[in-house]
Amino acid sequence: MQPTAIDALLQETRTFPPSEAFRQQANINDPTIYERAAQDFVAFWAQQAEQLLEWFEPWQTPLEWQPPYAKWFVGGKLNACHNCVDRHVRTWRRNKAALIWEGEPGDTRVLTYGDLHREVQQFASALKSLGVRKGDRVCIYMPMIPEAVIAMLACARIGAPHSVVFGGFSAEALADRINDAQAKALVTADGGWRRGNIVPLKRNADDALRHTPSIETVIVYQRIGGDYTVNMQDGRDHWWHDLTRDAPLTCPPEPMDSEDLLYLLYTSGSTGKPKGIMHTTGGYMTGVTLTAKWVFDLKDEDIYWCTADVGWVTGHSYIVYGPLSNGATCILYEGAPDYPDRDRFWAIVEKYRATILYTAPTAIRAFMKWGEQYPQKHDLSSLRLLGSVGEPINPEAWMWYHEHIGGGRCPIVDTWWQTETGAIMITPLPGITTTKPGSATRPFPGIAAAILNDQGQPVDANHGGYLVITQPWPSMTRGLWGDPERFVQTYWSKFEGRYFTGDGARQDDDGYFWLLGRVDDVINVSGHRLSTMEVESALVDHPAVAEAAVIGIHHEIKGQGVAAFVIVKEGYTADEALQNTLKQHVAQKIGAIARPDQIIFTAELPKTRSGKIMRRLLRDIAEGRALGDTTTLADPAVVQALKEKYEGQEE
Ligand code: 7RM
Repeated sequence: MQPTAIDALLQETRTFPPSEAFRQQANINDPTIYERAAQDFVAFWAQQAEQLLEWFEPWQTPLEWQPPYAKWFVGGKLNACHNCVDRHVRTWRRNKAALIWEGEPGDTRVLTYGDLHREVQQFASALKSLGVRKGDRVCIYMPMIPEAVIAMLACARIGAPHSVVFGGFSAEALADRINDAQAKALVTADGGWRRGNIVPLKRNADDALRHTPSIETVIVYQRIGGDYTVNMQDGRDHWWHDLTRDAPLTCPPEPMDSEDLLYLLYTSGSTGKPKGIMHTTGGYMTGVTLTAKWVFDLKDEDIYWCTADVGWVTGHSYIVYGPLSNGATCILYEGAPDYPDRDRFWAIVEKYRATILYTAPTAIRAFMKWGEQYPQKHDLSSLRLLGSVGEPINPEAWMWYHEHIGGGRCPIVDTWWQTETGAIMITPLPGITTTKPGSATRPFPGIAAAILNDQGQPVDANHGGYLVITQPWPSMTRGLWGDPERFVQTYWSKFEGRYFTGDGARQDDDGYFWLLGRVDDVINVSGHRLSTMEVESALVDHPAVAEAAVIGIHHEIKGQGVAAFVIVKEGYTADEALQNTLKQHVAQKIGAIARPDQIIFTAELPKTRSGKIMRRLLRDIAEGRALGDTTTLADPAVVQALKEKYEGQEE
């Protein structure tokens, strides 16, 4: 975040206490919960795990903690799918809507818990009949359709960890993730819809499958059909509808150990290779079930809508596992916020009378820019709570969300967390916390956070530092798939015994946390994590590129955009055509979210004497600031020349 933005945050003084009416009906409204949880955080979580989940067998020990390895609810047995589906169908919820699906071209479907129970069992049976066994990894590369959720739950049911790959990722990104996980099966669709266009998922998958020897079986759901045909390889590829038609209608849930792997989810770190974040069953389910219940104040009457894609952790925890474990009704939407028009979200809120909306600041800033006439066209009076996630929300966007979407009456929960944390970590509790626009407020009960300086000492109030989590929590990642060293190195080496988040933060005089953005080489584009090295590797993969340095730059809507400084090889012309070619190349290698906003050609890159690229200086240049300290540079003239050249290009 830019210094000016931080200064603005420091001056933010508006406060929004919960209304008396909201407080009275809230799932949690007793402020002493914070102290009570802190007194014995293990007992607090153990009590929640026992009350909120159904266990096939009780655990013996609530926590075994050998930093950095935690085991929660040791010896307990449960199944995540059973907790999200089976236990509800025994009650009146059997005929309650679990998923309300709105497809982009306007097709819709409602699945009750009973429907979900049947469909999940059929698909789980189909997976088994294809030889998928407990412990086998299943990759899911799907559009936002109910079958994506069904596939995840079916995997959980049979104990086959899923690895969902976002449908916007490229064939190459898909292949990398399949290979790292050594997935045995791939679940995909012929295509998905986005802004009236077909996303060619099966064709991408076919490209990936040329380089993924571990995959034995591919299951293809027909989302598009009609004239749109895809290649089906005999013996390997199967249509979802063929398999499930004859599949056994019952498939009992596998009793899983609390510490058995539930899923892998790949996320970007500061080096090029994506990390396979591991989440296990008992602790993860405890974390997401409780946070969904308290943070979103989920009730049986709610119509809850989280606009994330199931390809990200937000979709895993707060479309699938958290809300369904609570027996909630969830909206699932396939398309974009501006198709067919910019009022699409508000039309959906009105159509289904959504009561809770959880979205990202990047979307809110786009809505702000489009103007309040779009939400004004619709009746949004059903909304009672709003959430934000993925990146810091600027106070201006917070206020706009509050007024124009929330009608001034809905509490806003700004939720800070990560793929690695599994569940929400820093957040208001809507029936307790007085909110301040731009602050994620306080750690959730049972979570302990601190802000440290380089020496590992807590910083004073109003001083920035590194955000760390100081004690284990149930939904914490159990590590990186196949790379224990990197796990220790990335999260547990900077400060001993404490989890390093990679984020900067400060606390104000009231102890409220204000997130200041990443302090590593991760950039956050529209709430999605990208590593600068990942984009650099994609660039140098192009024959015209000799060297590349990538940085995140301030972007009005996306929060951060991607800027790439590129040295062109001899014989290539550094012109606009090449800029476009390179942007396209990156989009094709990684996915559209990684497409650089700017390509800046340069003859040299500013480097330290030891050869490290000084990204800080590149950021100064790209954001038009005065250059910081250049004394450690091997050749200070390089950066001066670059700055002049860049300022010339900008005009
Ligand atoms: C849930 C998710 C994690 C990174 C994290 C932060 C940033 C997320 C907030 C936020 C400020 C927030 N998982 N981040 N939420 N920053 N305020 N409320 O986004 O693994 O994809 O990203 O996102 O930098 O480290 S994630």
